Amino acid sequence: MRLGPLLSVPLVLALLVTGCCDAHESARCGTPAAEPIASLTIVTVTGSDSTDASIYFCIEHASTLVPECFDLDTPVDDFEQHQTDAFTVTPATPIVAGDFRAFYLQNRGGGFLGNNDWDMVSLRVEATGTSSARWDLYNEPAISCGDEQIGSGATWRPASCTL
Ligand SMILES: [Ca+2]
Ligand SMILES: [Ca+2]
Repeated sequence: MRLGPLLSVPLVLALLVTGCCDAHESARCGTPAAEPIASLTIVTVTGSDSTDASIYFCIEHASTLVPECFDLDTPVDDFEQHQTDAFTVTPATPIVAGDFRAFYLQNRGGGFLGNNDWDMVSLRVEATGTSSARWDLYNEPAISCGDEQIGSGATWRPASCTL
C-alpha cells in the first residue's frame, strides 16, 4: 500500500529528526552505591550476530587513571545468538562510593575465524556490596541501534549515570 502524502511527510520529517534510532532510549540508571562494591554481575543478551571475540568490561575509577578491565569469559561459548550470559567480576579492592566513575565494554577481537562483530541487545549491571546487599547499577533492556554492531577494537559506552 502506498502511503498518502499526509502520512508520509510527517514520517519523513520524523526520520530526519530522530535518525534510525535513539541511543540508550531504554537505559535506566540504577542506585548509586550506598556501601563499597565487592563484585559486579554483568548480564548481556546477544541478538542475531554472535561473537567469539574477547569482550572486556572496564571500570574507570576517580582515584586512578588506569581502568580496571575484566575478560568476560566463562567455560561455555559466550555471546552466542539470542543467548543470555552472566559474568561476575571482582575488583582488586572494593570500590568505595564516589570512586566508580564509569564503565564500558571493549571488543578486543581475536574471535575464531574472525567472528568478532557482536550484536548486544540488552545489558544489565548489578552490584554486590561488602554486606552482600545487591542493587542494579545500570539496566538497558532494549539496545535499539540493532545494526550498529560492536566490532573488533570498538568500545561501547552506556548512557551517563551516577554510579
Ligand atoms: Ca561465542
Ligand atoms: Ca559476529
